[in-house]
This record gives sequence, structure tokens and C-alpha cells, in this order.
Amino acid sequence: MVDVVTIGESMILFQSLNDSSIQYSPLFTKSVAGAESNVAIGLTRLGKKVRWISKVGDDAFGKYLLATLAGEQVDVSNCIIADNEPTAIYFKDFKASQDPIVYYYRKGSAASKLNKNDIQPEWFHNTRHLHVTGITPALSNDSAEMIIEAMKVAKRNHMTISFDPNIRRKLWTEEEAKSTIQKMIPLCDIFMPGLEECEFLFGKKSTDEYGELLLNMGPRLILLKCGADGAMAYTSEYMIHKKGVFVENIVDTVGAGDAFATGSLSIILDLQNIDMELNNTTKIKSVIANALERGNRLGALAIQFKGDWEGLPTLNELTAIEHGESV
Ligand code: KDG
Repeated sequence: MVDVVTIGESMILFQSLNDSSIQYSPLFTKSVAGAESNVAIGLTRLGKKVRWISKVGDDAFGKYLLATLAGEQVDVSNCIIADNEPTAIYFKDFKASQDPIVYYYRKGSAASKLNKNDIQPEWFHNTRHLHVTGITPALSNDSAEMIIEAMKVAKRNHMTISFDPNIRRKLWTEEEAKSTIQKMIPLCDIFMPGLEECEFLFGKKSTDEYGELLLNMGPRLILLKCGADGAMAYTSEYMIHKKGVFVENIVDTVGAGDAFATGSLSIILDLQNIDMELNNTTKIKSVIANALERGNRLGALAIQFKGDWEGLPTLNELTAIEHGESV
């Protein structure tokens, strides 16, 4: 049984070795990043089986990317390898602010060419959960159509769908982002936006208003990330708030949302049937509270390390942390 299938572009990530601006740095570190593969790695480290689907170039970067994910025990066997399309790359620049500036080189990349004809029934075999983000739909019309179609297939297969909008303003116009994300929200069961993303999509409102508005669009569970203030969960029955974990030394904020998705999903995935259990108020409330707490904790861990997923813990490490032991 595969716990989660996730579909999306991953890139090769370059960062300056010594934190100087990328303009002057003579040396770079090389790693792999991508919102969906960050979650895939995080969940695999927590003992889940994850199938990651994408398209990479038949080039050195594609080979390195696949080797890295496979080395983290993510199932990459359904990834398509394209002859004449490149693997995307991106750079993080830590020069100017606490949030690194990102520079993408992904136009025309192999993954941006994914289209709905690439979807294969095997992608959905033996699994009951699909996780998607708003990044891959931003790459091209074809990739947007492909992700939306994948969500529809998953729905027909009675799978649970989680959706983190991960809105990247560098990748599409405001209108494109709003219209595609708003098409995707009704197709998912668990929607996990950040507060700023809600404000971008719907204008300034209170968290309760966002909760109500989003539940009315279709998802059964809203996990709202509120940065240092922690996270909130909304269902039609109740709201839960869990405070954030204080981090003194923030190193790299990119990947915090994926870490939250990893932590919260790792708990929600243990539910036998989320549909039925969302109605079982007493049990589900404590499960969702734990999911928020774990999501917050993983977000806090991720931002203490350079790299998008390198700070994510293994199950043993997390268990020790949750029991108050240091690792
Ligand atoms: O959430 C982290 C991602 O933003 C990062 O890994 C790179 O997928 C990425 C993107 O498109 O920004």
C-alpha cells in the first residue's frame, strides 16, 4: 500500500556555500527541492510510503534528482524521463532579507510539459491519498490541466486529496493564480493555505471568515497556517487553534509550509477513513489537534536548517522530540 501519491516539479537547488550573495559567491552547494518532493521526503522519513510523479530531463541534473529522492526511499518509478527537455534549476539568495530571494530557471522544463495525456492509471494504484500544490499548475496551461485532471481521477477513485496552494507570485499573474487555485479548492478534501494566501485570494478577512468561506467551497477540513501564531483547523463542526513553536535562530524559511503539510498529513493519514471520521467529533478533534501540533513542530524544525527538507526529522528523531528528549 502506498500512503500518498504526489505529483509536481522538482528542481536542482543551488545556494552559495558561504551565504554571500549569489552574485559574488564563487562556490555553490547543490541539492534538490520542490514542494511536492519536499513533502514526499518528509513523509517517507516518518515511515510513510510515498510515490512521487514528475518529469525530469535525461540530463545530469535529472539523474541526480532521481538518485537523491530514491536515496530518501521515495518511490520515483513512475517519473517520466524526457529526451529533449531540461530539468529545472533554481537559486536561493540569502543576501537581502530573512526570507531568501528565489530565482527560477524552469521555463520550458520537462515537468512544465507534463499534460493530462501523461496521466497513467498506475499513478493511482494501491493508494488512497493524493497531495498536490499550486506550484506545478503555475508552470503552464498543460501542467495546470494535468493537475486538475489528476485531482478528478483521484476523486473518482475515492481518494482523499490534500491541496497546499503554495502561491508563487513569480510564476503566474494574479488573475491566473486566483482563477486556477479557486478551481482547485472545490476538488480537494483538505485545503492548507497560509493566511497571506487567503488574503491574496479573498481579500482581508478574519480567520473564522476564511474558515467558513473555504468550507463552503467544498473541502471538509481547512488547515490554516498563521506563521509564528501557529495554525488553525476548521471543519463544519469546530475550530481548533494550536500555537506556533518559537524559533530563535531562523536560517531558511523556504519549505516551512511543506514541513507543516508533512507533519499534519503524517497524522491524518493514519485515519482509516477521513470522511467518516470527520463526523466523529470527539475522536477527530484530538487527531486534528495533534496534526496541527506536529505540523507546527516540523515547520519550526525545517526553518532552522539550510535547504528545503534537510531539517525534517526521521520518525525516531520526531518521537524523541515529542517526548521532550533532545536529539
Ligand atoms: O515550498 C518550497 C518550494 O517553494 C521549493 O522547494 C521550491 O517548489 C519550489 C518552488 O517552486 O518554489
